Amino acid sequence: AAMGPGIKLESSDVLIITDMQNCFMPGGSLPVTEGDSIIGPLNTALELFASAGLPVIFTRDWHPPDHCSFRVRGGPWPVHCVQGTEDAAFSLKLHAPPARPMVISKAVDPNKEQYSAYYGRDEAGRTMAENLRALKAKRIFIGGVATEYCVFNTVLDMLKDGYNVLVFEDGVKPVEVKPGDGAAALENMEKRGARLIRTLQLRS
Ligand code: VGL
Ligand code: ZN
Repeated sequence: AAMGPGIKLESSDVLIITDMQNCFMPGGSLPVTEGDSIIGPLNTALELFASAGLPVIFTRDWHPPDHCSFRVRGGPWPVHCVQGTEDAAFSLKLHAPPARPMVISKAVDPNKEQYSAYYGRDEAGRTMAENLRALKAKRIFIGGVATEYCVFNTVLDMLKDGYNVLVFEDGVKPVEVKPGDGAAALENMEKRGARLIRTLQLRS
């Protein structure tokens, strides 16, 4: 069926919202085309997780002003998501959970690119990997941007550690340096064992 079967939330589920920052939204420094169109679906997931009292993790691209991925340093990207700027703040259109979500920062080392958020760290210095283990997470639902960079690399790291990963097809968007990069990343994640679902399949 077009809609897919209902998926009932369980106590060992975790939701990851990837890099939903102003920088990647329209008007930001590295805008993803129609990046704001996934906010509605992600809010659907956020509300279900909040009402079930289940954990939510927000990741953020959190660069120092001289990060090696910037063109001024020979990297592929414009200056984006600089720590502490309005550009790097989370989109206010997201319905953040009432209890502050766990925030994982990544790509903070000026000399290292880090697309995966899996070894990014919370304010206490714990990695996402450590937090997921502490939460006894089994199923991880993930959405956000960019499909073929942060989402893709984070999903691969989680699959490698044995998590059951479900990616929101209606809750991700690609940067598409090359047309087709986003679709290819989705296909690749599925081939490696992730499941592609839609937010409307979630049930409380
Ligand atoms: C990302 C482009 C530049 C990402 C980060 O994490 O998806 N993409 N910096
Ligand atoms: Zn970046």
